[in-house]
Amino acid sequence: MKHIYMLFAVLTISSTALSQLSNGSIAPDFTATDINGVEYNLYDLLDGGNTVILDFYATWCGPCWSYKETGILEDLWNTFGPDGTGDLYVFSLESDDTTTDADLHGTGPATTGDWVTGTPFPMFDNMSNVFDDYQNSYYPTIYTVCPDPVDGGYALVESGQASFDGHVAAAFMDCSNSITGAAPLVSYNGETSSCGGDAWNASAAVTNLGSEDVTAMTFSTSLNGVAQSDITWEGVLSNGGNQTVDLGSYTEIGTFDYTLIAVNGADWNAEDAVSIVGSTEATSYVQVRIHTDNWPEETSWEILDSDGMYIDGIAEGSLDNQNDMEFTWDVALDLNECYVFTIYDAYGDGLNSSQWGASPDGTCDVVSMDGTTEVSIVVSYDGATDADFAELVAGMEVTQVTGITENDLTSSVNVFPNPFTDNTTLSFSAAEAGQASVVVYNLVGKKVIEMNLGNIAAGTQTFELDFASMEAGIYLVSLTAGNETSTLRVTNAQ
Ligand SMILES: [Ca+2]
Ligand SMILES: [Ca+2]
Repeated sequence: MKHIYMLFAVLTISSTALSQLSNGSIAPDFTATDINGVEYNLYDLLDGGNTVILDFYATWCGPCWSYKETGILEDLWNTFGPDGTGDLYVFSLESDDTTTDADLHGTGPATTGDWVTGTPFPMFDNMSNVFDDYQNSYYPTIYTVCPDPVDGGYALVESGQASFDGHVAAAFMDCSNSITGAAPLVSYNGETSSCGGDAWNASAAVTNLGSEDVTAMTFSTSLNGVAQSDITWEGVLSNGGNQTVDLGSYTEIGTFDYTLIAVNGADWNAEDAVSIVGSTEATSYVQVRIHTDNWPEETSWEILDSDGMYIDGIAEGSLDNQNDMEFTWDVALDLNECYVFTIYDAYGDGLNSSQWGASPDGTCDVVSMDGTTEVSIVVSYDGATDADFAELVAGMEVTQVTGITENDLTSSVNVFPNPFTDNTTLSFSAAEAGQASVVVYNLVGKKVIEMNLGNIAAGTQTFELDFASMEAGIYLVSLTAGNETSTLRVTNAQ
């Protein structure tokens, strides 16, 4: 049966943008009974001043399970729920009516594991009616509903598979919901890579979202599962105040976990983990090469320097509709500087399309170049064989200066045959994906053909030129791709 659910997932992913309630829409009210027989009404909780997080998922959904495994919603519940500060609720809404209580407990045929054990907040099964009321189209869909009345209801935003701090920001800063007591919002702002084996520094930025001062915080830390010293901070951080807390200096790379375990002497449980990557030697000229899969709109990448400054990249959505295509970006880097390359996948399944049916997988490579010569491979990912990812991170240390060979459009442009009768073929190699156009002039400078080639992929391109309706003679073909223009003389021999 599983492949049928998979197919359903494919259909729903591909229609994400079409229907669901947009941010700012009124959240439909509902009353439901959880798996322990307790009845809840959404608007009663909102009327009571709670922000409510709605997690719509299905027991067989891999990305939903991965998100559950982070424990972020549990931490939010434990910190801000009715047994914490009393400002927030979380609803777990299993929304596939064909899955069962056994699936919820991890023993049925359509489940990724035990969803129930250890989940402290209300869980509801078979909520497809509410899923439909919210016009959802994929799993997981996670909303935050603010307790500020709007037009006789309460408005939602899609907060998604956010970090603890991302949800806290959505639940309290964006909602204008205040937190009773002291409430530090913590986010990592330390280094995330070790350059050439050097020590790296961990730190966290703290903002107090609570009504009372934060005067003491204790963090526990671990590196690759090995506990490090607890770190304490004392001072006065009032509502809205910011503070950076030094979490130590380390040389080993891997997974750095830090948990705020106590605030003003009371237990707290805001855990976060960051990956600290080492560096691979690279040249000062790297190429980022991506062969897109069937969902290229999920793909984005960036290169940051060691200070976190943005060097190059593309935004999520910019490869929309560019399925199964090859892209190459040239990036110039500085000698003796370290960089972090990250490729993101918004759905969390990497460039592995074939798991959803017969569609092409993608690849991502970062290659150190010297002119047109490949020097070394920094990143090599193949969606067909490598693991799914939401983020794939690699560090680079530039240890060698090499030349960038700008792709010379002029040397790659060709018209064949030439001379020709009626029709001929234009070919060229584009260094980068981008807009391209062709204009053909006659010898007195009159435009006789104007073709917008649209957004083309990097690599070799061919287009037909139709001279059938034109007089015999010499013409100038002017091609523009990226920032380059190249002009060629051709002869229509008809
Ligand atoms: Ca179900
Ligand atoms: Ca993907």
